[in-house]
Amino acid sequence: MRLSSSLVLIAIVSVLVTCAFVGGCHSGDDGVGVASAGATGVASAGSVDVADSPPPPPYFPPVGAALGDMDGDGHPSVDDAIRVMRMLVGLDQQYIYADVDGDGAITVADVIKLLRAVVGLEQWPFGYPEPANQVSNLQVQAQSPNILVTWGAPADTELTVVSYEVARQVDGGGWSIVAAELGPTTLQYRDTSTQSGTHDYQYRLRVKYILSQASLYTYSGSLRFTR
Ligand SMILES: [Ca+2]
Ligand SMILES: [Ca+2]
Repeated sequence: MRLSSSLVLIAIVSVLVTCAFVGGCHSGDDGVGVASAGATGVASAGSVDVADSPPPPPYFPPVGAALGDMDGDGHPSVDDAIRVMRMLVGLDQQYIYADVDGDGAITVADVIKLLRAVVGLEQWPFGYPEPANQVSNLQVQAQSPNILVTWGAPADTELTVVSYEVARQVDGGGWSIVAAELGPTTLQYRDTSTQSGTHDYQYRLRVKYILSQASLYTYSGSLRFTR
């Protein structure tokens, strides 16, 4: 019995691999479709400001969807498995909802676990993604001729931090990234490119996590600084 179930799953996986590459087994018409890898789109994501969010992947489940529910319909399906498979083989950007078993990577085990739920061999739902939380206690201090920016690591999430991104605004102008990828153990940034004269500086910081996750921005207060 167990062996035959395994054989059925292996057969389904084989079909899915084909579907993932061909892109023709997609069931239903949800308006998202099978976008080409790297395509960008407009996603509505609750109260999340799109301008502050990472680029949406081709398949963007609603906020609050269960792990593996790639189309956000509340149920496990072969369509969900195809979407996970496309991320697995590199056709689509990898996304946290596809990490069905929550081990931090998208593997064939995620596809198999999802398919087992489709045929009733696994209990559904498996769980929900860990939150991509923001940093805490973002502070700026004048340490002439530099400005020191410090923060605390995000709390209450098991997601692995990949890097921190720091951006700066001077006198209310546009935001520019001053440090794109600070290492995951870094909890400060020294801004050595302050401008001469007196200006108002503000910083914002976001956390980049594994599997294309990023926190919302955390904004510092404004600092009037003279160099
Ligand atoms: Ca689904
Ligand atoms: Ca996984």
